[in-house]
Amino acid sequence: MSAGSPHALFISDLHLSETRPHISQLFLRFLDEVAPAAQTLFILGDLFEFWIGDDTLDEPLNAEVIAGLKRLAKRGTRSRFMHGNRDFLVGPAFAAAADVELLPDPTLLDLYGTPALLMHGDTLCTDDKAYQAFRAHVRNPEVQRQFLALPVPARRQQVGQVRAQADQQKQDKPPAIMDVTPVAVDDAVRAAGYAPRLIHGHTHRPARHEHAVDGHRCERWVLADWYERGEYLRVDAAGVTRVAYAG
Ligand code: LP5
Ligand code: MN
Repeated sequence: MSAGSPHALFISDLHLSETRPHISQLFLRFLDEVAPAAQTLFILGDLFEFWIGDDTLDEPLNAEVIAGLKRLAKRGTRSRFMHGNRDFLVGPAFAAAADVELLPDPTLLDLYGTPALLMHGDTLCTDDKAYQAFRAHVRNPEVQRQFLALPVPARRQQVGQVRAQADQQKQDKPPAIMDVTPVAVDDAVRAAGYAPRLIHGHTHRPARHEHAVDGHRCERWVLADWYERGEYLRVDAAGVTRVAYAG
């Protein structure tokens, strides 16, 4: 199963879409050529550009991704998936079909001897009040139930309308508003018992930051998006390595 030391891989923000077929192909290659050496693949949200419900499992891109994840599971690598702000409607039917485990946001776990706090990252962007209000709305189970009751074409149309409005609003937001706030990071790390490591995506600002939370050190690793190229974090007992992936 594992080549080299036992390790886990982290990815997020692939935003897989029919409009970027080369990225879908890159991801499928990653699943077949890189991920099998890992014990666990963590996908920290926004794997898909949109997920409008588990009744779309048979759409071509979705079916390919599901088959790739399932192959990975058969080869002995466990996949664990956390929702992002684009694919929070991924549900149990997807998880069963792809053989992945759904992870709550946040999740705290021990990773090769170091406690690690895993998040998508959107909840850390607390200065983005318009987004947080939108998030509270679409995470309401009743809102989701009504949305999922619509026919697929009507759901697509609604997503198109939301996208248009959200994109327009984004243009007017100062970039700093769309990053995490130090207070939110401190709160999350504190609530996780001062986890020394935090890994998240969402902001598309890949970096390693050092925080001191009430005197406790925490390294915060921000994952990269896959809009133009691939990238992942490799975590083992020795630490975290960022790896560019071009296939
Ligand atoms: O993802 P990214 O990086 O582009 O931007 C995010 C925030 N934007 C969003 C919106 C999504 O991109 C689009 C919605 C996905 C829908 C998934 C399908 C299911 C819908 C199910 C409903 C139950 O998340 C963006 C942040 C940015 O991250 C950085 O953190 O700033 O936030 C916004 O742009 C949100 C806007 O500020 C507020 C949007 C109001 C939209 C109101 C639409 C009402 C019209 C409804 C018509 C039917
Ligand atoms: Mn996101």
